[in-house]
Amino acid sequence: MEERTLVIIKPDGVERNLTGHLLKEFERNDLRISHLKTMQPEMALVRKHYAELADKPFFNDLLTYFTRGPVVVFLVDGRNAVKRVRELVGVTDPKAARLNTLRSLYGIDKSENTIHASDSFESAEREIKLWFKELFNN
Ligand code: IDP
Repeated sequence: MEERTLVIIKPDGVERNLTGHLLKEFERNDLRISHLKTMQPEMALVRKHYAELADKPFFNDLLTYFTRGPVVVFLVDGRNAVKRVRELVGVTDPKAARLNTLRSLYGIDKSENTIHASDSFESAEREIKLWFKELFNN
């Protein structure tokens, strides 16, 4: 099924000058990038994005990390894009991520893991509305 999903290069990825390199990996894997932007995320937006983690002990550190510098936010389109992108990105902890996934290659640790990707079709819909408000009328 044709889908689109949300991907974010987190501050550690932008800081280490990995943006172009990471973008290329999506294209190399036959996924299409659209609606790309760089932005300094507001704390309130990141709080909403990660609302379901609000009671985790690492939540405040996560907010500090995610807002410490610019991020690159983009939509990735393709057949089964949600699942394919999650597979390309790898699991949360880079040390546990499969070989050659982006987090295993570039993630620093399970907090600073370089890339966010929506974990389901429903999350993608919700997150796209949060990060790309300009694409919607209401
Ligand atoms: P995901 O990004 O792989 O979907 P989530 O459990 O939704 O994983 O966690 C969101 C983000 O919170 C992670 O990508 C990572 O940056 C951070 N995080 C998750 N678990 C931990 C932890 O145990 N310690 C510190 N940060 C964490």
